Amino acid sequence: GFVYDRRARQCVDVDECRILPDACQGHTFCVNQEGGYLCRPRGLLSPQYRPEASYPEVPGGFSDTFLPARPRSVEQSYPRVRTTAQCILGYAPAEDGTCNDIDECETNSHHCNPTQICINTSGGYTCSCVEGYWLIGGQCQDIDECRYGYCQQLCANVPGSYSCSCNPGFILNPDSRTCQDVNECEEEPCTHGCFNTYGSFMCNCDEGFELAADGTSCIDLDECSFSEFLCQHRCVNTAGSFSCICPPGYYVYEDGRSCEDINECDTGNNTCTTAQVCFNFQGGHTCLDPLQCHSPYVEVSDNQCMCSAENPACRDKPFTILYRHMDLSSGRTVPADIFQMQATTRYPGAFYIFQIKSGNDGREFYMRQTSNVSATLVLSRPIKGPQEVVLDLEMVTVNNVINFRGSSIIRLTIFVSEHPF
Ligand SMILES: [Ca+2]
Ligand SMILES: [Ca+2]
Ligand SMILES: [Ca+2]
Ligand SMILES: [Ca+2]
Repeated sequence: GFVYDRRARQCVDVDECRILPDACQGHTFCVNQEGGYLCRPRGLLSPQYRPEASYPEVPGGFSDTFLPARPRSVEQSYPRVRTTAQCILGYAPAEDGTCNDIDECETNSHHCNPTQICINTSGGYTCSCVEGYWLIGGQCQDIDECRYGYCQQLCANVPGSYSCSCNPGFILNPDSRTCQDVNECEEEPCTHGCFNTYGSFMCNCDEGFELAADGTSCIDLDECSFSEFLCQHRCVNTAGSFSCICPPGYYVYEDGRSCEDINECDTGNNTCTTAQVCFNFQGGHTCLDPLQCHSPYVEVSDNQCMCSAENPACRDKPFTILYRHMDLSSGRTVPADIFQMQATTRYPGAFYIFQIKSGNDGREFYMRQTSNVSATLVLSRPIKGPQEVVLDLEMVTVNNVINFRGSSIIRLTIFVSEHPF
């Protein structure tokens, strides 16, 4: 009773009255119906006519009609005899002489197929299919709604009906046919950020965290495990981040990872007395006591003692002792030039010899002469801190013209730091 309209993309009713030349025969005329048509007796003005066949039929198919015989006129006979009321087909005479409708469905005198249902009408009855069934070849058969795309997503056909359901991540709309995306984010399933997607959702994490295997919780990244070089000294992992810490005597530089020495002498964070001199070095500081020159030496400046040539006690002793201090990082790469020595007065015909007189027990240092009048102290082996190394660096002056030989000393105190920075 329907044809598929490609343009409208739906099934439209077939007007059988228009396309079937012999849709209705005899004294009937054709009335098109949705999915079928009716044959109505001619001359009856009332829309209620009887009986009828109103169930849908395929076009051109066999049509059951239950037409009663036309009312026959009763011939008057003589002598007149009171006869029982004559009723047209579908009606039965009642006691009061009127005609009552026969309920063919109730009295089981109908001819509906067992799969059909019988509906009593005035003067007749109709056979039709219940909702969810349609008439095919005179039988009511279940409509497979799933074949016709009744459901947007999942469909289950059942006899007489169907039910739609949705894929995970969707819920059925009130129309029971279409599905809409569930906004899972409203349930706050993610530890941090949530993005709703069509049919699902996604979680993301704040910086410093990564998504766990469950896809919803965020776990801290252990940045410290990524690289040993993240911090110059030590890395401490924290929730969502990490921080570098430095040993005592250092502070964390602006870059967040390097350690810078605290200059206790500049910041005043030291316990040196006014008589002492504060000396800063990597990772610490020290308070230097005022210079004390031991007899026969006399003080000539705040860092130099001298033994006068005129004093007989000074014979064979260094002419001057100069006190110097320096700092050195532990584990400094070798070889490294760390200190310069130079003759300040030059006598014509004199030459100079530079050497380490004492303090080089570990043989970490040697003197390299760089010119006639100068030399460099070279660190030749790695040295480990923390320690203080005191080296006596000697410069011997030899002047064969005047047969002079003398020496002076630089007493160099080296503060070796504990850390390699
Ligand atoms: Ca069905
Ligand atoms: Ca979703
Ligand atoms: Ca972290
Ligand atoms: Ca320091």
